[in-house]
Formats: sequence, structure tokens, C-alpha cells
Amino acid sequence: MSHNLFETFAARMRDRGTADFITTRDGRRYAYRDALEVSARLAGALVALGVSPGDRVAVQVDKSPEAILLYLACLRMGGVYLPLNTGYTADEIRYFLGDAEPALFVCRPAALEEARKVAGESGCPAVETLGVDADGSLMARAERAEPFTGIEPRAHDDLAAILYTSGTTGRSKGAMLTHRNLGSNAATLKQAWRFSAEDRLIHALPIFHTHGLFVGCNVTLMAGSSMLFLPKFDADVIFEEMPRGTVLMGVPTFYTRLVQDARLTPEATANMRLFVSGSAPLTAETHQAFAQKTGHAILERYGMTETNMNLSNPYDGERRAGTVGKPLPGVEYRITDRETHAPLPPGEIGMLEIRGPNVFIGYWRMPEKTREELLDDGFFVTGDLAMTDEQGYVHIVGRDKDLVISGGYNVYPKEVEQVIDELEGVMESAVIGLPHPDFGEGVTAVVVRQPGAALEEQQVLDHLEGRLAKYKQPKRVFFADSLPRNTMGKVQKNELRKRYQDTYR
Ligand code: MLC
Ligand code: AMP
Repeated sequence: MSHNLFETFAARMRDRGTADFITTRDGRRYAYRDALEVSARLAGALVALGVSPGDRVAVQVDKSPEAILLYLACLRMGGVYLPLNTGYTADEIRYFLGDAEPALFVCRPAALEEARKVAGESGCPAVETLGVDADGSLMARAERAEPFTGIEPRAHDDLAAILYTSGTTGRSKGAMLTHRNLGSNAATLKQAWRFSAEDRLIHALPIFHTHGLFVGCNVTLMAGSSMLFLPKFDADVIFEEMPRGTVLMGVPTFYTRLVQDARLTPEATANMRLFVSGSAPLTAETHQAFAQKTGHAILERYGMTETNMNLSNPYDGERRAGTVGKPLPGVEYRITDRETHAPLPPGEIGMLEIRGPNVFIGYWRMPEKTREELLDDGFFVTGDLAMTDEQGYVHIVGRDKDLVISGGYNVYPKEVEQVIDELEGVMESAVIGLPHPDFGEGVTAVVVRQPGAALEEQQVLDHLEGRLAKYKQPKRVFFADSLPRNTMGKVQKNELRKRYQDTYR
């Protein structure tokens, strides 16, 4: 029996027929049956381009309904979908293509020339384009291709997608997600959050990460609901669309922006049944202010690229501000001693570990990293510090990993420090996250100059431009005579965070 996730989606797509799957504000519309047909054409194009089951298809394109149909096409013909942040620079893309060795790279039409060059350097054999108006060479090929109307048989543990997540060593790791991982999580969330065919999701997240791609789109497909695809978060548009929407999924920045808006009232949100937040901590203040202004308790959940969603506040019952709720059905968690992995009693703070059908099967071609984080007994070590309160709600209280989360995007300091350190005149640097009213945390660099070097903030910023995606670039650069270190010689980032804590306040 095949366990291709697309089998489940296809059944739902056939049932829903002429009902809306994805619509856009400029009047484009894919009914479910159109999506089924176009995904077959796109799958046919992939096959004609030489993509075989198990091959990676790397995709760096702007958000559009066709990008989701390409994801579905990939599932359908047994390919492995590999979405890439549109903010990644050519340097960053070179690494991903070299590491993942995709059979095809799909890029934005305007980026074709550069993409061809990078693909050539990385040994990627084919490049196609996909634009936001269903334009580009891939759609043209899909028009001509023999549709792939079947569904390639897949086993539970066959790969459906690889999503890169940055690593503490500065090298990004490809999280290998299987058909079972994605399918089990989508089915669980549909149930837990009561998704139905009546729902209309206001989709304002990017579609190259777990949140916008799997949580948003897979749950919609499981339930046969519809999505309004917005290119990005824009508060004006959200207020215009809420009377026709039922669910919004967002990172905390969405909600901090909405609560500051005078238009946020019970009337403005009257048609909405659910607001979900995740990818970064939602402050209790934002949760409470939102409830006070609308009567809606935001449902906060906790997830990771490697695990999909694993903890969630309840749909029915108290959604507790400042907590990420309880384990989803089928998911186990434990809070352990960081050294021994021995479980700690409730109320104690320790390492959060997760096990379940949602947990990935390892990092692409990184067996050692996989062994460090995926334990023999199946628990995945998240790197987040947590504790369980008396009512069984889990609180994420900090991170054991050196990671900054800015507006829901992860930034690993090591990666930024490495690029800053290449600049002439820099002796060393430390990158930290500081409280930021809009992004939650603001990426900040502290640089020690070489003796006699006359380096200024703007030079450091100019050096990073084009080398690292915009969201990874520090919002501010400070200079110090030296970095504070402990007796082991380790940079004390806590000291630095204290020193510059009011930078963005
Ligand atoms: C944009 N900028 C950011 C940024 N987003 N800088 C730091 N962090 C960010 N997240 C830059 C822009 O390039 C611009 O730079 C300046 O900041 C102001 O931009 P803006 O117009 O205010 O930003 P906007 O386009 O509104 O984007 C903010 C945002 C967006 C929060 C809406 O970043 C976003 O949609 N984030 C969602 C990320 C996400 O999907 N995460 C899920 C990961 S999955 P300049 O210099 O040009 O002015 C995951 C697992 C899980 O974590 O549990 O879900
Ligand atoms: P990513 O690697 O992009 O998938 O990001 C996963 C990380 O986001 C987790 O390890 C957490 O640190 C963080 N995260 C996700 N959801 C929440 C949440 N609700 N509260 C706090 N942190 C979160």
C-alpha cells in the first residue's frame, strides 16, 4: 500500500471539486479540481525534466498559488520538495544546491541568469523559472507536458521534503521530513484546531518554512478548506479581509502589530473563529491585549522545522497566555537534565525533548549531527528550555542553543559572526538578540576592531549586504575594546545582552 501523502490530499481534492482551494486578492482562483489537474501537469513537467522519485527539487520563488501546486506536483511524482527562503543570497543558495544536489532548481524569472550560474557551479543539471503570475518556463512546460495523472507509491519513511535550518556551527542542516511526518501532523492539527471545509484561512506567511507551508497549506488540504493567499503580512489588508476569513496563522510580530492598531475591535474580528501564533514566543501582554480588544484568546502552539507542531494550547478550554499548551495527540514530550537526558520532575526547568510520528528522520548527509539531536530512544532534543506548570501547560522559558529569532525567522549568530570576521579590520565579533518591539528580538553585532583599524558601523553593514539574507543582518553594530569571557574563554553573551538591552526600546 502506498503512503504517499498526496493520496490523502487527492481524495480530498476530488471531493471538494469546484470549491475554492486558493484565491488571491487580484481575482485569481484555483478550485480544488483545477489544483488536481495543474499539479498533474506540473508533475508531468518534472518527469519530463528528468526528475525521478527521491530526487530533490529546489525552489526559490515568490509566493503564488502555483508554487503550492509545484509542491503538490512534487509529492505526487515522488520528488522531494526543497523550498528556499526568497531572501537567501547567491552565496547562500550555492551552499544549498551543493549540499542537496537537486535534480532541478526552480527560481524567479528575474533571477534566471544568476541562478544558472550558481546551479552550474553546484552541478545542478536543470534550472526553470516560476513567476507570480503563473508565468515562467516551468508553467509553459506544464502546458505542453503529458500529465502525470497517477500517484507515485511511497513508503511512510520516504522523504517528502527537506527544509534547511541554520546550525550552531554556522552550516545549515537539511531536515529530512517524510510523508508520515507531514501527514500525521496535518491530520492531528486539523482535528485539534477543528478545521473544516467551511474555513477560509487568511494566509499571510511565507511558504518556504514549516509554518506557512505545512501548517497552513497541509491543514487546509486535509480539511478541504480554502486559503486567501496574500503576498505578505499587511495590516490594512488583514483588516479588509477578516470579515471574509475564519482563521489567521501568524508569527508574534503579526499580533504585536495588530494590537497596536485602533481598528482591532470585536466587530472587526467577528467572523474569525481562530487566531494561531507560533514560531517565536508570544508575550503574555500581547495575548492579553488581543483578548481584551477582540474577545479572542490567541491559540499559541510550539513547533520546529524538525518536528512539525508538537505542543498546542487547547481549542476548547483555557488558552493560557505565556504557555504553549500541552502535547498534541500522538506526540510525547519530556523535560530532561541537559547532560544526562534523565526526566526532571514537573516544575523544574530543563531540556525539552519530543517524540512522535511528526519527528523528522535526521539531517541530510549529517549522521553525526543527527545522532547528537535524535536520541536512540526516538526523542529529539529541541535545544529549547521548558517547564511544565501545575495544570500541565508547558512554558518555553529560554534556549540552550545560541539562536536569535527575529520576526519568526531563525538567525544563528555563528553564521553572521563568521561573515563579519572576514572583514578587514575586525578582530572578533559576537552576535546577540536584543528585545525588539516589532521583531521580538533584534539581531545585533558587537565588534572588536583590530588595533589601529578605523572601522565604522556602516562598513560592517555594507560588508554583510548581499552576503547574508536581509533578516540575518544586524539592525545595529556596536564596537567594544574586548568581548567579555568566562574562565573557559567562552564569550559571555548574557553580559553583552545586559549591556545593550535598551537598544531598541
Ligand atoms: C523583514 N525584515 C526583517 C524581518 N522581516 N528583519 C528582521 N527580521 C525579520 N523577520 C527587514 C526588511 O527586509 C526591512 O529591511 C525591514 O526589516 C522592515 O521590513 P518590514 O516591511 O517591516 O517587514 P515585513 O515585510 O512586514 O516582514 C516582517 C514579518 C516577516 C514579521 C511580517 O518577517 C514574516 O512574515 N515573518 C514570518 C517568518 C516565518 O514564517 N517564520 C516561520 C518559520 S517556521 P529594510 O532594511 O529593507 O527596511 C518555524 C517553526 C514554527 O519557526 O514553529 O512555526
Ligand atoms: P525553526 O527552526 O525555524 O523551525 O524554529 C523553531 C524554534 O522556534 C523552536 O526551537 C523555538 O525556539 C521557536 N519557537 C517556535 N514556536 C515557539 C513558541 N510558541 N514559543 C517560543 N518559541 C517558539
